[in-house]
Amino acid sequence: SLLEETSLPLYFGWFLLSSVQVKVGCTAMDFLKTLDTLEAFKKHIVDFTGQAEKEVDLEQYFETKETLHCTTKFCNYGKADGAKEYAKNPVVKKSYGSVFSLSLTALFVTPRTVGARVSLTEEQLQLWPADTEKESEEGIPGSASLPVGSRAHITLGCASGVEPVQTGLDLLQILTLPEGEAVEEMELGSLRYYDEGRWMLSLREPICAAACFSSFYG
Ligand code: 2AM
Repeated sequence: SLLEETSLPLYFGWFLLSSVQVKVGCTAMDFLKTLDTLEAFKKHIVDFTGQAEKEVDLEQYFETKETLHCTTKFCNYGKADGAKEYAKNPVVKKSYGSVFSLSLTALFVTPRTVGARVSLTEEQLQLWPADTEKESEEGIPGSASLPVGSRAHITLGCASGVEPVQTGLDLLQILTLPEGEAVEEMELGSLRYYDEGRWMLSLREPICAAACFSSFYG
């Protein structure tokens, strides 16, 4: 029925508790603030500006997101493949409204998006649709061979005109590449460069983020 179809959300996911949103948002801002001052970053500035001599203020470059979350299943109000099955999954029903502890293990930046990588536990993987990484194989060859859960992330910001769905694709693409060149030891961890403006900072100490499993209707 129409009611059943419209009763599915835009997406399910883990929503960071508000105090954690502030902490993660600030950490990301500090990272961006430092990144655009590094000589290594300036050397590759053309990836972001299209011009070698231009400067970029990454804090301005990205439109930051409110309601930070890690999407588990994009349902598009029931129109996405597997949406109904996901909503009916007993683990999804049982976990709805529960608070989980997410482990943020890396921050990444591309000319399109900035995000945090989330490393899921076995328990959290039960809420992760098994075919997520396979769905992107056509656009990102090699992504289907990555471990299940590799796409898990929090979108922190997008460049003007870029849709948030891009963040997970940018992460998958970085993960399919050979490990980037280590360019700098930062306070937060080691920074690697993956060509074409792709940067990833592996956090020395993962950020532990409390997040409620729920859904968003919009
Ligand atoms: P995100 O998970 O990378 O942030 C609403 O648009 C939310 O659903 C956003 O959080 C967005 O990206 C996610 N989203 C949008 N389209 C998607 C898709 N086709 N596949 C997976 N997630 C999607």
